[in-house]
Amino acid sequence: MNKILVTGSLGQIGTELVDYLRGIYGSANVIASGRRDKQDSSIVTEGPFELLDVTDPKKTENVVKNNRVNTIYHLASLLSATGEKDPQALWNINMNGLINVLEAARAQGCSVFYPSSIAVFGAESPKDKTPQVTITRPSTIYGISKVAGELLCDYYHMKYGFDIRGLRYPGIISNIALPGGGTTDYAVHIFYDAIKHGKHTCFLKEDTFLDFIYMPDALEGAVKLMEADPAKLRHRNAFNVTAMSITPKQLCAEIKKHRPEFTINYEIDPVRQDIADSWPNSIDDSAARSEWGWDPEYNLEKMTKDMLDVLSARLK
Ligand code: AKB
Repeated sequence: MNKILVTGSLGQIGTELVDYLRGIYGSANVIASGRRDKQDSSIVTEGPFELLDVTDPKKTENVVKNNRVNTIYHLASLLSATGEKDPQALWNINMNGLINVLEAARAQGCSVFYPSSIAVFGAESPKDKTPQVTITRPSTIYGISKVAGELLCDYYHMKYGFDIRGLRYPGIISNIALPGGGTTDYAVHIFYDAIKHGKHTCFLKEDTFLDFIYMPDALEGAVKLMEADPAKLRHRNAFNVTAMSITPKQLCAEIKKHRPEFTINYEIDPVRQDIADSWPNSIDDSAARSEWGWDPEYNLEKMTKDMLDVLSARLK
C-alpha cells in the first residue's frame, strides 16, 4: 500500500497534486503538509495534513516515520524571482529542505519525487531544443539550487540505492492556486486578467520564448514517472518535459481568438527578463517520451480554451 507525503502542498502544484494523488491512492493514504495550516483549503480538511517546515530535520523525519510514509513528493521550494530577493532563504529552504527529506527517506526507505526546473540551464546551454544532457551553469540562485538538487538526488540514489525520480518542469499554467515568485507566472496571471479586466500588463518582453505545460499534464507526468518500470529508465531523475514553447505575444493572440477585446501592454521587470533570457527558448523532451511515455495532452490551443472556460465559470 502506498503511503504518500507531499511537502509544500499548499503551493501551485501541491494544491492540485494532493487531490490528484488522493483520487488515485485514497484520501487516507496521502498526507498533505505545509508550513501553514489553511483551514479553508480542501487539502487540509479532506484528508490528513501535517504542519511541516522541511528545514526542521527532526520534524521531517518524525512526520515520515509516524505516518509510515513510503513515497515523498517533495515540492517545498522557493522559485526564481523570490530567490533573487533573498538568496540565503532560498538556499535554506531548497537545499537544507532537500537534504532533510532525503535523510528522512533514507531512514524510512521511501521513494522520492523531486521537481527540478528549466532553471538549471544558463547562458552557455544551447538555446533551442536544449538537450537532456548538456551544460547546466545557471545564473540564478534558484537554478543553482536545482542543479545541486538534481546531483544530490543522483548521489543518494547511487550511494544508498533508493529510488529518486524527477522532472525538470517548465512554467506550469494552472487555475486553482496561483503561482508565487516565479518568472513564468505571467502565463497564469494573463488569464485571470483577461477574464476580470480584459487587459494584462506583462513583465516580460513580447518575444520572450519559454516552455510551458498545463497542470493536468504536470500531474499525470509526475505519477507516470513514479510508476514507470525502472528497467526502462536510463536517466531516472531530471527529465526535460515540455508541451509548448511560446511567447507572451503568441499567448495573447490565442486568448484574443476567444476574447477579441483583450489587450496587452508591456512593463518590463529587468530582473525577471534577465532570468527568462538565461533560460532556453525550447527544450528537447525526447528522453521522457521514449523512456516512460511522456505525452502531454494540452497544446497552446487546447490549454487556452480550457483555462478560459474553467476560469470564466469560476470567476463569474
Ligand atoms: C519559475 O518561474 O521560477 C518556475 C520554474 C520555471 O521553475 N515556474
